[in-house]
Amino acid sequence: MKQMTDATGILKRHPANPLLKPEDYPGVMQIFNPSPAMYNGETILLVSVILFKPVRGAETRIARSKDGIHFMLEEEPFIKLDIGRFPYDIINRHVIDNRVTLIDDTYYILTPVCTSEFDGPATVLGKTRDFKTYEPIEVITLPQNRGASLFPEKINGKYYKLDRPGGGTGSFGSIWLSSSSNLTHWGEFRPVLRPYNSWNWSKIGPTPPIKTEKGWLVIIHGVSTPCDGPHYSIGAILLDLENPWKVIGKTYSTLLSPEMDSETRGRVDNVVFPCGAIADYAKDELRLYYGAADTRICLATGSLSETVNACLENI
Ligand code: BMA
Repeated sequence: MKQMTDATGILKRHPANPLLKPEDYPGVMQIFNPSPAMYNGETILLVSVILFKPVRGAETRIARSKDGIHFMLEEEPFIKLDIGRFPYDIINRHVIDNRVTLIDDTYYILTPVCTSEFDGPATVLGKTRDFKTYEPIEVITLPQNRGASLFPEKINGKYYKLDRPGGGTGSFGSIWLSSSSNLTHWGEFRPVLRPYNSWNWSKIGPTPPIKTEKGWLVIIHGVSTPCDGPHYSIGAILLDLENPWKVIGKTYSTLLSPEMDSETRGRVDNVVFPCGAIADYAKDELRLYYGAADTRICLATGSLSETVNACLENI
């Protein structure tokens, strides 16, 4: 039988973890699930924040860092969705788990927002060029949809997006692909990958693809549900550069699973959750910022090429 590569040693947790924690911000109960981007040499994280206040749901704030380790959390929400701007009830509530992609000179942000108690999350496309002002553009998925993530460039003249329709408590979820000529109207839907291994047998979900010589690297989360409740882990898949619906590799093991106290204990135990990663091509480094136990933010780093190769060895 073919040897399956264990990818669990590729990423190393940063000794300063957790990099962001609610104890440092009075009134904040949870800071988690960061979506990273590089802007003007700074590392920007769009982070999900839940406050101790009698209002349900999360807001999205910006955290900034010059060294990628020490972050300042802004005090105001970055993403503000006007109630009433859309033709149905999108409430500015539980604005969480963003996915940011730089296309040309614009950062596009995909945000799952609750449409109503009944329907669950749909995805709002918005944009910024400076991480100071945010402009919502359109609702681009039906509910139930989470994790929608744009590719950073057109492929053969079309924009592409990954997402995870379905999901929710107790249900299943796969990764799908769609294409668009204008970023707002999407079609040509294709299934990409179902849950495929013991660490992700109930759900998988994507983050924005990272271009490498060998394929599009997509950091994914995967959910398994043993007796003590769901465990969220992190792995990776590799998609064909020209035909992004084709999976050409995937990590057999996790890259990270909840092991440290900061990951196994919190508002939701046993969660490591990615919303993207930074590729430093010059250093051959992948910087993965992730939410830990839906409470704090941690960092793990490792070789970008080893991560890609670990995917390729397991197809
Ligand atoms: C998912 C999302 C994430 C969260 C995870 C674990 O469904 O809601 O925001 O980190 O559950 O609670």
